Amino acid sequence: MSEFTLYCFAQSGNAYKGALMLNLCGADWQPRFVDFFNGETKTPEYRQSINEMGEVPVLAHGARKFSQSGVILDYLSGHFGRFGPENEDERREILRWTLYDNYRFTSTTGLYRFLTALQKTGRTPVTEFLSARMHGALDVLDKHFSTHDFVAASRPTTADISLCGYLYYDDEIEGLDWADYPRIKAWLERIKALEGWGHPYDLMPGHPLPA
Ligand SMILES: N[C@@H](CCC(=O)N[C@@H](CS)C(=O)NCC(=O)O)C(=O)O
Repeated sequence: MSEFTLYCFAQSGNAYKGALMLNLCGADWQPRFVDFFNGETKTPEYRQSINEMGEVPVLAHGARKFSQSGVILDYLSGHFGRFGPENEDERREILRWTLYDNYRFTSTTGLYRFLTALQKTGRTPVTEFLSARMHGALDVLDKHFSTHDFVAASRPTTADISLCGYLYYDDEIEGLDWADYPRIKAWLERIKALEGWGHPYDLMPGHPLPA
């Protein structure tokens, strides 16, 4: 039995944030596959005993369970003393970018990819709306990297781990061309060079999806 269990599935960029953090910290962890595509997160059992919000990821550590990727990253950062702030300004900067990621970046990128690559809806007014929001957020991030190597400090923090959650699935994000965002691409390579980095499909179970 490993020290940490991450409730996850391979296609979830939100779960990947937790999996990547665990791996980068060299944690003793195991994935627990959540059968999202067959409705496990909607079952009363899941909501009662794993996460009342009906979402992945959930981190179990001993008797404690944590949901929301930002909380999971914060908990692990405190536990391992890695990828956290060194002062109050950095703490707020990490929080600022994590909130931006959750409400603007991951929410649009993740949903856009879910509809186009996984649900295969084709182009619809919803995907057009999400695509425009996603590109707007990518512009913000790419511009930020003209003066920063990492998002919230001079070294990688949990804000980087949060924001990169969906970007290693780049071949599944229709219309995304790194030539338009070269600084984001270079930042992703910097994260990839960290010891313990792994692709989401190598860290979490459930890929490929059954036909
Ligand atoms: N803000 C949450 C988002 C989590 C989330 O949206 N998880 C998706 C999978 S990537 C989920 O479990 N959705 C359940 C559903 O839509 O029913 C986080 O950062 O953990």
